Amino acid sequence: MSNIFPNPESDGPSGGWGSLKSIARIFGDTRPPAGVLEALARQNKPGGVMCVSCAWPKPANYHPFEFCENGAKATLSDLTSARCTPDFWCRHTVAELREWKDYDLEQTGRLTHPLRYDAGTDRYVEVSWKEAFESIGKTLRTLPRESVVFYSSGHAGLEASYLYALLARTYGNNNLPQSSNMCHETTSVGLKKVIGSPVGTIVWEDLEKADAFFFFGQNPGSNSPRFLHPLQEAKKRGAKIVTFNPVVEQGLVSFVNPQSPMDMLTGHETQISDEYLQVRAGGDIAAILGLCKVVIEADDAAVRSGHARVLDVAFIENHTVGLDSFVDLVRSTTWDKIEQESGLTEAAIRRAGEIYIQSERVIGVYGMGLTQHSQGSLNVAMVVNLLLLRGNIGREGAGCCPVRGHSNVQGQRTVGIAEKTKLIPMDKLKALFDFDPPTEDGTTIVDAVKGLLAGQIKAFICLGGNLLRAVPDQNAMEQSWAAQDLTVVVSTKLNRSHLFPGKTAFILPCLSRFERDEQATGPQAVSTEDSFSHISGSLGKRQPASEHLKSELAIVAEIAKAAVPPNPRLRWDDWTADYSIVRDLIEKTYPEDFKQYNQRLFQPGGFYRGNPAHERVWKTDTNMAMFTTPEQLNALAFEDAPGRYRLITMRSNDQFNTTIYGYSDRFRGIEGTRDVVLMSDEDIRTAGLREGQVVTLVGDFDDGVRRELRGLKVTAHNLPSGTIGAYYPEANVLVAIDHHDEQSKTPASKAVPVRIEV
Ligand SMILES: Nc1nc2c(c(=O)[nH]1)N[C@H]1C(S)=C(S)[C@@H](COP(=O)(O)OP(=O)(O)OC[C@H]3O[C@@H](n4cnc5c(=O)[nH]c(N)nc54)[C@H](O)[C@@H]3O)O[C@H]1N2
Ligand SMILES: Nc1nc2c(c(=O)[nH]1)N[C@H]1C(S)=C(S)[C@@H](COP(=O)(O)OP(=O)(O)OC[C@H]3O[C@@H](n4cnc5c(=O)[nH]c(N)nc54)[C@H](O)[C@@H]3O)O[C@H]1N2
Ligand SMILES: [Mo]
Repeated sequence: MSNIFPNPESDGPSGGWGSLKSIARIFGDTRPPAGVLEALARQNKPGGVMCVSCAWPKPANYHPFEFCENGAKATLSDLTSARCTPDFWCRHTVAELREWKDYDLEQTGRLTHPLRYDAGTDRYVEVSWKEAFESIGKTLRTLPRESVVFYSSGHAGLEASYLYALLARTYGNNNLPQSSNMCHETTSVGLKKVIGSPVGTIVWEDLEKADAFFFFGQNPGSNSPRFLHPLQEAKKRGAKIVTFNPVVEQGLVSFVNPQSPMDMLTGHETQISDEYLQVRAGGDIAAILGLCKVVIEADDAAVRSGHARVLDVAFIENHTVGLDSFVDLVRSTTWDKIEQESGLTEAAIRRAGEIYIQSERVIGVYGMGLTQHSQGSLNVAMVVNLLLLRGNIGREGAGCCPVRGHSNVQGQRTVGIAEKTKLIPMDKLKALFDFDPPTEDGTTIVDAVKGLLAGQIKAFICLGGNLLRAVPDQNAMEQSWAAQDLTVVVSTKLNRSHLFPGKTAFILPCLSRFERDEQATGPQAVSTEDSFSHISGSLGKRQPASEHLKSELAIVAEIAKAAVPPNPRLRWDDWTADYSIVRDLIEKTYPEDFKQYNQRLFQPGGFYRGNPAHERVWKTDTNMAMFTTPEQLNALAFEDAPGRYRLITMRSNDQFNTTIYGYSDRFRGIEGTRDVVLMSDEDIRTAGLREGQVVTLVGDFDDGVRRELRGLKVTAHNLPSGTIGAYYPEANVLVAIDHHDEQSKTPASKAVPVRIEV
């Protein structure tokens, strides 16, 4: 492949030759069959397939190639020609595979057959679908309803997800936690509380009109690279970008557009951030308070001198509550305190604050750097405070932009995958399906893990994902997981969650979104919702990786038939035969969001399901947007102490969550290994360490449990003192299950208290 990309240059800017080289390497690794390029060409376009990677929106006016480096990697990973067949298990026991790395498990390729765990030989063996469903149904029917959990990772389409939620409820519980419980639940809870919307407020056109973007803890270069295109356009028209991030992320520094021949030939780099503020991990509340202080001071000066106000007074009066107490806190907090908590200088915050004031329309962007903290919801509320001061929500070119993870993570919540009963129109479900929906709230991930550890959870059904590898306190979890009566994981690839089988255990292999989903009435489309609440259909055309695969929807329906008593309104077979009937049911359940769902399925850019906050309608407790007065200036649940660090658990550019594509984190210059701990020169020196030394990280959460991760090589990196980094998911063993966002229970994976042992 490499000769297609001559003259590879430095791995400097994001995008550019490095991006193409990285795709080319995966190409070599995954041995894609012919036709992969066609699959990429159809990606994120009407009538094509929405990327299986992240939830970044699909523009109506798409580019010839509407995919990015990491979307291409995800595609190639799904379309690999490697196969994990039943033969594989003749060569390997489950115990042996527990010693394998995530990367090596991924390399085994697509799962081809339904598999049942055989404890006698410690291997998975081929099983018929019929036998699998019968066995699952039999166990589920005997278990107490509240002891079964229905997890989903945000891949599966809206149709399968709606039926999955219906399966749980007709079975008898609301135990429907999702990957977002480890991710943007902070947004679902924290953002909802203050603006009445659990999702972002902007749409694509706002990206094209904004004068400034403020980034807090989101890394578009690796995690939503197609975002770099509108950012590049924004820079061309003079918009400003300000970034708050402890790590200097290349995608937020500069970008060479790999899809612009001119940029590629000239190596033309677009500088992205005008100001880059390396806030301490967990220091955003103070940093944003500082920005607000600059705004309030400027407004005070304007009042004194009779100039136009800096605050959007009319907006604040008509649309918000809580300004006064917030402003009192802003005024009474000294710059010394702000500097100390944020790790930033007053001068740097002032420069950023001036950009905020000078910009008519501002978008606040955030990701895991804000959500995964003990006070993650407060972090989010602080971004909202900043935006509200100048009326930057519900106005063209302005708003709040949480960048979602999985391609349908937001949509799954929209169609009923939720553990909280108040979010679900139970009366509609009752009327449509003639059953009494369970009235008790179900379990979040944190509660499910605690239930597992306490032996109260007896069965886990997983619609995708790799929960065992994604959760905190992984070591304890693995033991409890295997003690369950039943584990069922619907998967495309082998992963660590399969390697701790319950007493009865199945791996059920499913189609990828790229693959032809042929049912009794013909080929079926599925749909997903992106970060801007737009819904798009996908029509898989590729030949399935194996003739034995079933669609996620079909698997859900078969489990339901086996576990839930028959009811003439539950037409699982008809729904499997024709997904458009399921879309009609979704429209009936959520008429406001899904008007003319089937008719609009392939609308370019997707159809918008709307967002009240976008129209300045606030569905909060007060029916107003709410300023929040924080009670603390950092997002932590622990104090600083000598020898205690704030550990960021990081994503490399060569992974999608627990799926490790390779060992090249080229933007950060880390090659060939993931066993590193990144530290500033100063911290290395102060701790008496030297670069390359191998150390152990030890959890310093005050609960008496020993948590450790051995074998990490000390690696110098540009970080604020006291903040260190190690890769997720390896570092999950250090995260305590009780260390989570206070309001939403999102694990606090971005400031894990740790010590270093040599
Ligand atoms: N290629 C690829 N794409 C992905 C994923 C992937 O793993 N790989 N994962 C998908 C998923 S599920 C999700 S949720 C998203 C995640 O995408 P992001 O939200 O970007 O998540 P992270 O990379 O974990 O962290 C984001 C940034 O937060 C910074 N940070 C850490 N602590 C702090 C802090 O205290 N304050 C501030 N201001 N910044 C901080 C980190 O340095 C990092 O740059 O991406 C999705 N897309
Ligand atoms: N310490 C720490 N922990 C974290 C995070 C962090 O930043 N730090 N991030 C958290 C976040 S944001 C998230 S979202 C979670 C992720 O948690 P999960 O969503 O549970 O994990 P993934 O790694 O995305 O799941 C990968 C697996 O999904 C399966 N899969 C892939 N495609 C499909 C498909 O189309 N259908 C089905 N059925 N299966 C498929 C494959 O078998 C693959 O191995 O992890 C969280 N955990
Ligand atoms: Mo996520």
